[in-house]
Amino acid sequence: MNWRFADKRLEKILDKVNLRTRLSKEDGLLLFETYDLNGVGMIADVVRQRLHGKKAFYIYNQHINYTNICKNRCLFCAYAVDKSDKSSYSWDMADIEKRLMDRIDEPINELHIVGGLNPDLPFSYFTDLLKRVKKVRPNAKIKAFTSVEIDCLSNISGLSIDETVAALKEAGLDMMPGGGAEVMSERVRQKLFPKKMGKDRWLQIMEAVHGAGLPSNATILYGHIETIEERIDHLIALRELQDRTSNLNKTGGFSAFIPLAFHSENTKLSHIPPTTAVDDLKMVAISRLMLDNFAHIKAYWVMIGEKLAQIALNYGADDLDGTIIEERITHTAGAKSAKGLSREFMEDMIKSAGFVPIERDSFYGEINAK
Ligand code: V47
Ligand code: SF4
Repeated sequence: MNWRFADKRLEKILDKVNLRTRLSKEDGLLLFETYDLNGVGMIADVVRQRLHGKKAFYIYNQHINYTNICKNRCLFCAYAVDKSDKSSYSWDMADIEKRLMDRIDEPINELHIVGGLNPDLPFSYFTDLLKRVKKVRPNAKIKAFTSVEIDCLSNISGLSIDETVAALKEAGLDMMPGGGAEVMSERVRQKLFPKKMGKDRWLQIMEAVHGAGLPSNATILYGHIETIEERIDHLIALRELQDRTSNLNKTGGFSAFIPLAFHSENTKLSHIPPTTAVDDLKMVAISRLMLDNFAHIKAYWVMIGEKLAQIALNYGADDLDGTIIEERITHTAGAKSAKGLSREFMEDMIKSAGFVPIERDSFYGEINAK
C-alpha cells in the first residue's frame, strides 16, 4: 500500500501490523504522541477491515439502572448518590417489570443492567432480578453487573467469586459488561476511586467470569488525570488476560473493548474539560491496534456523540453499541448525545459512513444478515 505518513515513524508500526507482529508499549506511546491522527487511523483501519471488512455492528438494547445509591462515591461519578439524597432510588421487582413491560413490543435483544453498590440490597435481590427479567423477556440476553458489583455481591453473600458467578449464571446472567476497572493505575485509584477494588482483584474477577463460561467486555475511563503511559499499561494488562482466557471455552473471554470518555459535569472533577475529538479518535484507533486479541472495538456514541462515533468507524471501531433510549450514567454527567437512537438512524449512520449495518445479538450473532 502506498500510504504517505505525515509522521514517518508510523511506517514501522504499519510494517508490524502487516506482519501481524504484536505492538509494544513503546509503539503504543508513539501512537499517542504523534500528531498524525489520520496515519494512526489508517493503520487501525487495516486491522478493522481485516477482521470485519465493511461490517459495522449495533444491537437493539435496553438499559436498566436499578439503583443510584452507591457507597463508593468515586470522584468521577455523577450518577451515584447517598440514600438520604432526595433523588435516590432503588427499583423493586415490580418497578423493573414495569420498565420491561413499557417496551415489551420492541424487538429488544439485550438488557444492559448495572447499578450502584447499595448495601441494603441482599444477594437474593440480584438473583430475583435476573429471574424476573428472564421471565418477562425470555429471548433477550442479560448483560449485567460490572466486576465491582460482583465483588460487592461476593462480600454480601459470603460466597467466593466463583460461587457468586455460578449463582448469577444459574439465575440467568448471560454476560458481563466492561466497567469497574476505570484505568488500572494504583496512583489514579488512590486519587479518584479509593473505595473501589484495584487492578489485581478486577483481573481476578474477570478471569473467574471467563472461566465460568461467560464472556465479558472491558472498558477504559479516559480523559481525567491519567497519563498516556497509564492508558497503555491498562490496554496491555487487558491484552495479557485475554491471552490467558480467550481460549478457555467457546465464549472467548473478552468480547468487546469500549473506551469511555470522561464527562465531568456534576462530578467532583468538574474543572476537567471534555476530551477532544482527536483524543477520542486516537483512543479508539490505539485500542484497536494494541488489543490485537480482541474481536471488537466499540465507539460508544453516548459518550463521544453520534457524529464522532460514525467517524470512529473509519478509525478502528466496528460496533456502535446500541439503540439504548434511557442511559443515565453519562447523561447525569452532562453528555449532550441523544437519549436513544432508532434502528433506522443507526443503520443510516452506518451506511452513510460507507459500511454495512449488521444488527447483532449479545454474542455478535447476526440478526439481519442480508
Ligand atoms: O465503570 C462513570 C463509567 C462505567 C462516568 O460493556 C463514566 O457494553 C464517563 O461500563 N463519565 C459504566 N464515564 C458503563 C460501562 C459500559 C458502558 C457502555 C457499554 C458497556 C458494555 C459498558 O461508566 C463505569 C465508569 O467507568 N463512568 N461515570 C462519567 N462521569
Ligand atoms: Fe458507585 Fe460505580 Fe459510580 Fe463508582 S462509578 S460511585 S462504584 S456507581
